[in-house]
Amino acid sequence: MLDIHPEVAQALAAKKAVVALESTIISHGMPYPQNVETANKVEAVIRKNGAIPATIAILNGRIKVGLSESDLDFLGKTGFGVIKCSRRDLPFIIAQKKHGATTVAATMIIAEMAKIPVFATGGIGGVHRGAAVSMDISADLQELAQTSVAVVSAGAKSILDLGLTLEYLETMGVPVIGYQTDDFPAFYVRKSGFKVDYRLDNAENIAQILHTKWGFLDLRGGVLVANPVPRANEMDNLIIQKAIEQAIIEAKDQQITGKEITPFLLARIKDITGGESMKSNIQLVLNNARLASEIAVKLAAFS
Ligand code: PSU
Ligand code: MN
Repeated sequence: MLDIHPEVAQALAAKKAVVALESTIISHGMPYPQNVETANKVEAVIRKNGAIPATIAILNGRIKVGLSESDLDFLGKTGFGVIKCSRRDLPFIIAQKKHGATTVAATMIIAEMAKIPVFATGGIGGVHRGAAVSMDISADLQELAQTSVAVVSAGAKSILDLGLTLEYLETMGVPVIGYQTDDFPAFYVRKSGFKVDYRLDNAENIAQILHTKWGFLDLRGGVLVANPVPRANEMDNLIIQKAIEQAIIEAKDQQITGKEITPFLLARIKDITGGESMKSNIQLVLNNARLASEIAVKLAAFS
């Protein structure tokens, strides 16, 4: 069922570290060519830190774990022409032999199938502002509740209601670990005003928690590792908050709903900030790839 790239298959067979990566961030999260450049840089950072990258996507209905450079280029160039694929969409895209860019939720599902326990991304989906009325809650959260993969992210964007997102994760029993921080990061900025559940200061301690949860206790479900954007790449809080507010108003005016809302907000924020937000977006993804590699290397040593 899975097309596992030979390099990834070899690493898994040898119990070496592998890091899963999503593809919605490539096709729907950034414009071309920055999306492809970033995807290639992320893979290079993972190799440099002793792990093998496995970018996940659906191509012609085949589940791909580990992509070639030309696959990455295709996903980036085709952009919104590739269908955003979450848990709900997987059977359709596969049965109808379409191309799918996997979200955090769909990437977690496939990573677990391929036995890859560590996954790096930028930001996760969550409970949207106004969810009490719209009921817009990303399927990423439900996936974290049930699928045993650690997701390394820079927290979540404040396009979401971060307080409610953390409450949801608490209800579902998903641990939120702050890497070298007590504060839950808000993607472009290092602090959201909310605290993480546990702070851990090195990759080995994080790997130890994962091993205890899955290997020793056999407790199923994900773990969210929150890694703040590097200080040098943090955005001005006021500028980013204003951009987010404006983007949300525009989305409301244009009646954007459902799966379209997150990509719409990301693209508008990038334009409103004149590309500033994308610079910090790229750096935080690279930073997450580095930490995920370190965790994967330490976790591989336990098995
Ligand atoms: N948040 C970001 N960048 C992203 C996404 C979310 O800051 O690229 C993408 C991820 O793929 C995430 C998805 O899994 O959007 C969530 O979409 P939704 O809210 O429709 O579940
Ligand atoms: Mn949604």
